[in-house]
Amino acid sequence: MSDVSTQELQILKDAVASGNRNLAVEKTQLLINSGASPQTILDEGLVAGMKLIGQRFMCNEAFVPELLISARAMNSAIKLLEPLLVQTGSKARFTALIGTVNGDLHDIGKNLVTMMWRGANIKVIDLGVNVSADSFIIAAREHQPKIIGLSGLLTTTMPSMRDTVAALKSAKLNGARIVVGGAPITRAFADEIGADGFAPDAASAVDMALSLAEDTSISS
Ligand code: B1M
Repeated sequence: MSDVSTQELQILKDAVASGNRNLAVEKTQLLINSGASPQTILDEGLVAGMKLIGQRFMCNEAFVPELLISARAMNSAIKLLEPLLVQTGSKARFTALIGTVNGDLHDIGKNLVTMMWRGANIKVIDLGVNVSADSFIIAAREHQPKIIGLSGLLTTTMPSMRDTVAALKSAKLNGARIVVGGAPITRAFADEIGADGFAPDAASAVDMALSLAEDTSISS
């Protein structure tokens, strides 16, 4: 990584943290043009910026409107990276469903997992945010996924993740395997609620989905 790129990444991180959408988009494009890797731009620029605004929020130095404008800046910049992270063309390996659990409106992490799964040639049906257990079950019956991904960002919606896993398990969805993730989620919690897999980040969510899908006998 050149010194210039390191500086530009720092500017990108600050642009996201301060919610400066135009600057975030401009710097993302500049870094892409300079040959920086899309994963580095994502991790060290965009995600680092969201972490920074999260820390400010925790210290009461930023409030919900600031979080929203940072999220808007991040989402605009991510659109430039998406074509670089997602391959298209060949036949999908299998279908996956994904959604943020009931009561939870955070979608940036879920969108990243969606993007990475699509990049690994998985067909992803994104159910959005605040998804009830019933909606997951209805969609699973319709799309027959091999993998169902649940994202949760709030400690207060961890019980909702637990309930969703229980409902999905008792609905016996043709062997679909459940992967959970999100900032407060740990492997221990995933095991405790009976999820089949846990991934701490979007990149490892790909490995987890591929290994669990290989492990199932269903076809989709
Ligand atoms: Co919220 N928020 N928020 N927020 N917000 C957090 C999560 C918080 C930690 C901030 C803080 O206090 N520091 C805190 C939760 C505290 C807690 O639960 N203990 C919090 C709070 C309190 C709230 C509200 C309650 C605030 C309020 O209204 N008073 C409220 C709740 C609304 C609701 O959901 N019902 C709220 C609202 C919001 C906004 C809407 C304003 C906005 C979200 C906008 C959006 O998503 N479109 C927002 C934001 C932006 C954040 C922070 C700052 C950033 C989240 C984010 O996007 N991170 C966040 C602080 C932080 O995380 N540092 C915070 C970047 C993203 C890439 O990371 O989502 O963790 P993450 O995803 C990672 C991994 O977790 C993993 O992979 C991703 C990429 O590597 N992953 C998976 C995620 N899902 C996965 C699924 C998988 C596998 C891996 O498999 C399926």
